[in-house]
Amino acid sequence: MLRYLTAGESHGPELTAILEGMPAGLPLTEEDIALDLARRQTGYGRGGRMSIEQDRARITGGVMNGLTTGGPISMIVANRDWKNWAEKDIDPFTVPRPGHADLTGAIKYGYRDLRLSLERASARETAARGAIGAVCRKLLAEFGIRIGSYVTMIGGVSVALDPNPDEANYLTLFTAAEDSDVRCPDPAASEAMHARIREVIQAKDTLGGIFEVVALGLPPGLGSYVHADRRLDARLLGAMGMVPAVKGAEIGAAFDQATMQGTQVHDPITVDGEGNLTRASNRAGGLEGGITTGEPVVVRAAMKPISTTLTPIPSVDLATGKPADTVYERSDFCAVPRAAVVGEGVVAYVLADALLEKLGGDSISEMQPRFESLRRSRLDDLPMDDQPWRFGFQGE
Ligand code: EPS
Repeated sequence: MLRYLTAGESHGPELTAILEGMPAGLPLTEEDIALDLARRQTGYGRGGRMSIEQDRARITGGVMNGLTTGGPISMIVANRDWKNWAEKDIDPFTVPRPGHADLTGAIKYGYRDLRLSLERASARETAARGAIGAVCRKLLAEFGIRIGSYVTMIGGVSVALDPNPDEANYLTLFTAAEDSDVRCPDPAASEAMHARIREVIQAKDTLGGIFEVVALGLPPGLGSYVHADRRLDARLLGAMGMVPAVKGAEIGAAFDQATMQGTQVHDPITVDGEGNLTRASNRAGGLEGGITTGEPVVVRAAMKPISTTLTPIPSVDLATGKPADTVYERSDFCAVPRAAVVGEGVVAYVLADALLEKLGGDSISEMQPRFESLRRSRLDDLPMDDQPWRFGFQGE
């Protein structure tokens, strides 16, 4: 239903984002987008670049008089750092950094200088995707769907959270994470993570970590099992892999659950006095059979440590063929808090796409009544024949 493209280099003049498939009539301003772009720029452990940039998306198409038109939405995010690079003589860059795209990009595209790999592989591109995610978030918000994130581990320092939070608990976690410079909802764990990052900066090294993205207020019935590529699990896990440096993702606590027994994992179904089908737990992370259950959707991702390190890593100078240490220019030390915000954006995109798939419609006003009439998790919505029937095929 939705598709997007981004273009632009890390130190080029600007990034371009185009999002196609948004319905008409969605209120959208540059301020709405600026908020998410600013959140993406925060977090302790970033390098010098963020003191140069002040991201804002200029909307150049698809929005008129503050409302989307249904046409492609185009947005431009300027790179302030461009003026520091334009027409500059660049030192040759021939020693690939292990873990970065320097070498694989050069092999694939036949580059004669590694800077061409890093320019497009850079996580600077996530500023453009942040803008796409912000528009998707705005669509979801029209239907009461909220997305937030928080960091649960940085460099081995973890936070212990309630294993079974409800929607209200999640909202508290989101708010607390906004107040933390490492996006961790627990002040004591935040301080320990902050200290861990400070330590690694002194040690001239980098850190990765784990973050969670949670979507609240989703109706049951988004996604499908009828074909493999429509499974929402697959779409969300794949989307997390689109966040630079993310090498692992899970729905709910999947890796822990892989060590348990079925009866310890699956969320019992109960019915309350008003005929609502309820769950006392959400270990499934909001998805069963590739479809939303109506419980919070919880996606967790693991980010590797940033691959540009002040301490050199052994490599090879491709110009001489001799062993050489990596050369440091500038980078982040820990980008996990920022990656969580980027993760919110990619999850927003997948969920907005799934919502549009379910509701159809070219405008918000067409979607609203369809949303209201969605089947809920209620006994009344699920009349069963409750009598034997014949398992016939081929029109018998
Ligand atoms: C990045 C390296 C750093 C980061 C950059 C991603 O940039 P620079 O090489 O200019 O110091 O700051 O992230 C951003 C610019 C951003 O907006 O998030 C990399 O190599 O991926």
